[in-house]
Amino acid sequence: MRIFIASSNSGKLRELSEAGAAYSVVVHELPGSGSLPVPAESGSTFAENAAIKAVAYSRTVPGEIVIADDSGLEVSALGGAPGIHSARYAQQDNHKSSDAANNQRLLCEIAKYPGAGRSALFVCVIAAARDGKLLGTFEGEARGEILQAPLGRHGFGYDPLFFVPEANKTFAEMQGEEKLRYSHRGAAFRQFCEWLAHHPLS
Ligand code: ITT
Repeated sequence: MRIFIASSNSGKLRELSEAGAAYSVVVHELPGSGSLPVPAESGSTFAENAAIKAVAYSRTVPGEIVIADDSGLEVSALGGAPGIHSARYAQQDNHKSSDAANNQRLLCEIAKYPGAGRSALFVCVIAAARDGKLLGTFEGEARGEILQAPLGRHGFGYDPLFFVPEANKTFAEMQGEEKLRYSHRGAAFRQFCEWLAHHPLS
């Protein structure tokens, strides 16, 4: 089974390729993805935004299955923020901000609520589409806690601040298969594979 992935995020691309290898799905980066028009993520949920991206990019490779990932971090003390705005949390003008700036803002915001607890949820929705039609959306979650300072040097995004009690590690202290085992993206990808196995596509 061959699928294409559309994402501008190298961390996601790496993890989804590793997930493909683990589940015998050959995952290709969408050809010419750097020069394709970027669809506006105008949805109000992860699922809507993942679907917008998968549907738009699937039109560029006729007959092929294209997946897109929309994901982010929901922090309880912040009423679920940054949520669908995770990629641009530190930016005022709706553009993407750097991982370092986003982590810095997260630490600043959560410090305002010292008694509120630090529990957080990572959410990932993978949408699959072919020829401009949505085939399905697949959601995965990971529960953890936000640390007071970064820990670990792997991964991307909020990984150094996201501590997984079950593993006694942050995501940034995990590599490859280990993060997939615990992560929202691994869980969403497994659901997608399960769906693929039961929906042979002609
Ligand atoms: P594409 O839309 O091009 O795929 P993006 O980075 O803009 O790339 P999103 O809109 O889905 O993707 O934003 C997700 C943000 O959430 C991402 O930039 C990270 O900061 C964060 N994020 C998602 N999954 C993560 C993970 O596994 N580890 C750390 N941070 C993650």
